[in-house]
Amino acid sequence: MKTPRTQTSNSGLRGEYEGAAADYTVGQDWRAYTPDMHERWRRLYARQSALVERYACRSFRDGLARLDCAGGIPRFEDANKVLGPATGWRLVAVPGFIPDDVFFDHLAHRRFPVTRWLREEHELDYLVEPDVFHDFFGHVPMLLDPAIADFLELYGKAGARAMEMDALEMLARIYWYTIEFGLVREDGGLRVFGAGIISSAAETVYSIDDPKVLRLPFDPVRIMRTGYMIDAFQKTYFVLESLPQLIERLVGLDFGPLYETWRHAPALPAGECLPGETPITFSGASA
Ligand code: HBI
Ligand code: FE
Repeated sequence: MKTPRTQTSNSGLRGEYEGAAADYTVGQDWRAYTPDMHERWRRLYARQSALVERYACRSFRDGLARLDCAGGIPRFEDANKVLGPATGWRLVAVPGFIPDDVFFDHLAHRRFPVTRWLREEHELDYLVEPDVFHDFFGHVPMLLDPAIADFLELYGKAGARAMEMDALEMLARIYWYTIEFGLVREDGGLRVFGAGIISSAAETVYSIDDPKVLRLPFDPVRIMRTGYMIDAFQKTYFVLESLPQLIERLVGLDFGPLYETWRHAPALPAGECLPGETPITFSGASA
């Protein structure tokens, strides 16, 4: 029997790892979301989707429209009916952060782990761990883009070797500076495709419009050497020329020697340019 839940608490969902399977998946338990939670989702959705038209890349805008999730916390099984035929991805529900090796294995098999619980009222603007709004609103639209769909599978497959070589930090920076905080040049301006940006109202505007932010051309080796912050706006963003460029620039790389060379080097500080580097000087969603 299900334990009874109150209307106002989501503690029955948040961080509950006990009932999880060996691969850390759980049921979404969609019926356990309260009317309050659906209402909070609608507010988060309304706030972020108002920014999407101007700030998000085309794939994100198209993907979000196809997911049709403005009305409340979506059912993952409904999204899977869209994702499967489009790119072969499938969402699985998880209780929150899961171990690196498990996360990589899901991605390698085109399963995207989506946290099932929703942030509470006092953390609407910022939280350091993923919740269902970040994971679903931020990541799932991009799973409908073929280049991102392929990249994420490759990233998952690259995980085991990076862990064996004690170079996980280097690989994780690629994910951080692209899938979470990536920008892409589009229609003569800058657009967001990273989930960490597009699920945050303030960082969406800052990443594109603030003229003081350091924006560098996408360079996978530079990224693997660059540290990042998890509890503040980024000081550096990397800009792709196009989404397919992400894979094009990574497939040719021999990661073994790169890991050997840089894995124990101190990280380059975010927000600093190296000699000879040319930052992208314009800002704004149109040039
Ligand atoms: N678990 N649910 C969840 N979401 C993530 O983004 C995540 C994770 N576990 C590990 C992880 N990310 C990263 O540390 C890896 O990409 C290295
Ligand atoms: Fe994320």
